[in-house]
Amino acid sequence: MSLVPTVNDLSFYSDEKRHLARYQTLSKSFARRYGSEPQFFARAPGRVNLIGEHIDYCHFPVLPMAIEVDVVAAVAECAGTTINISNTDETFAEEHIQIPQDGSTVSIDLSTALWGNYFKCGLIVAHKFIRESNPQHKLKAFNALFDGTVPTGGGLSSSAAFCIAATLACLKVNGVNEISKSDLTRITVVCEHYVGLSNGGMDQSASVNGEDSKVLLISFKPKLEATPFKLPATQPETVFLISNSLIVANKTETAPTNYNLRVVEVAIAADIIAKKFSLKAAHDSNLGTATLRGVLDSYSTQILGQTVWDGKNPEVGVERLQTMLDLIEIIYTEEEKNGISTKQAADLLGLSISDFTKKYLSKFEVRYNTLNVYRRSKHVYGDALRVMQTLRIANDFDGDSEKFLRNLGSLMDESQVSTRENNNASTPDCDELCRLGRQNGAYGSRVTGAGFGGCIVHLTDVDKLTALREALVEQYYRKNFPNLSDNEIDEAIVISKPAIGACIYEQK
Ligand code: NG1
Repeated sequence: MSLVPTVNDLSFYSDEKRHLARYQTLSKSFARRYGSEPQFFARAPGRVNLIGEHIDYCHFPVLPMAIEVDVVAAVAECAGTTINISNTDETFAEEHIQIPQDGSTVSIDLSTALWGNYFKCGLIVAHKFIRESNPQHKLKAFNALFDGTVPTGGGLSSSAAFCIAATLACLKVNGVNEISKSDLTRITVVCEHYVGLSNGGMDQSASVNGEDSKVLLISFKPKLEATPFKLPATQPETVFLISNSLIVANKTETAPTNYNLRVVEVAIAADIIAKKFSLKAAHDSNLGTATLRGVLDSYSTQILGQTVWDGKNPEVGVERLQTMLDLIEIIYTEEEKNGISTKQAADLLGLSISDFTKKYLSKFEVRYNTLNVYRRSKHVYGDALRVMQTLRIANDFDGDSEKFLRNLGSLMDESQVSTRENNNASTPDCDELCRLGRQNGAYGSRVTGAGFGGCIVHLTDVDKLTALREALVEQYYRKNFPNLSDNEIDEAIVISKPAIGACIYEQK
């Protein structure tokens, strides 16, 4: 069992000196504000997803890595019954959270868009975890000052990093000095459900389980598991460059038409497949329906008589995902492929409109004109296939770096086309950045994370890096955002190396 580490120095950062100064400044600000030194720091990193988007909530494996940008909380216990949270970014005003004295978990008022709501998500899951072993535990009061370097709404999981840092802070103040990575992942994957987001588990798994120099294969079935592995060592060295489109994706606010709607569409799509083939499939999606992964497993075992796929073997995965891609071509009519109405969807599932509404449209608010079940299925099965193809080319690396980079780049480009055309999760600015990337030395470029704005991940190598960076600066940032300072541009374009996951830092 691997534990969330407690470290006594900052050597895990590539620039230790800079971070030492950052933590010292944070300590000083904390002392000024709260009149005591912090007792410890809880930190959790952002992540970049290399390939496999909007498929985690369908239970298909994804390939992210934790990166160095992170959220750090300086924390110290205090007297009283209030948790005080503040942020080095003054746009997030200080909040005071009353600890319920009857032992219940805090409640979240979803009609307010306060940053403290995300803190409460961490507090709730930490409290529930503590109550698993100590039902009578009374939460302690504390002060926490947060400092984040993950761009907000940039698709690099600022929200997951924040929720995990908050969870770790609450756990540690309340006497949980050790927690396994698997427990921290298990409890934090549902954090954001408390603010109404029906997310999958990729971000939290990546942020908790990150390892230096390794990407992660995160699988959700048969169990949630993060397997760290090294990508082939290419010559010249592979580099992932992240460029922020600076179009902020307000994931929670736009959830009814964007993120949560995708979750609903694929749930309906999975149930349609189950119904067509009379499959017995587990009802284990966030909505309590079948998943596209579940119906793949059911179709292969119940109709084709195959054994269950372990979710990792790429050869089996490629074949089965291709089968599902062929299947969706024949189960929908040409008209249905362009989207279906609520009535059509209910009819395909043999449900009344009111039963359909109850089952699919009432857990999380969604708004739509048509339900794009075919195109979303095509994206999900296609991107899951590309994850397997990525594993295959990594396993088959024969020393030909150029071939590997080209193949991986093509998969990333195909993923971007599907994100844009089948999943409608790109934006014109993101498309522009991808195009500029490919024209200027990227082997492949795609939107990473939820999309609808946010960041692009470009695959390149050290030799091509400078020219690529310059082209993005001149042709995207200087052109579209002429008022950006050099510093702001530096923050918008970052080289991301796989970094360690969440940890506690205690000064010696
Ligand atoms: P980001 O990029 O952090 O918004 C979201 C979901 C993931 C996953 C990706 C798309 C959260 C916390 N995370 O990530 O689970 O579905 O979109 O692949 O909402």
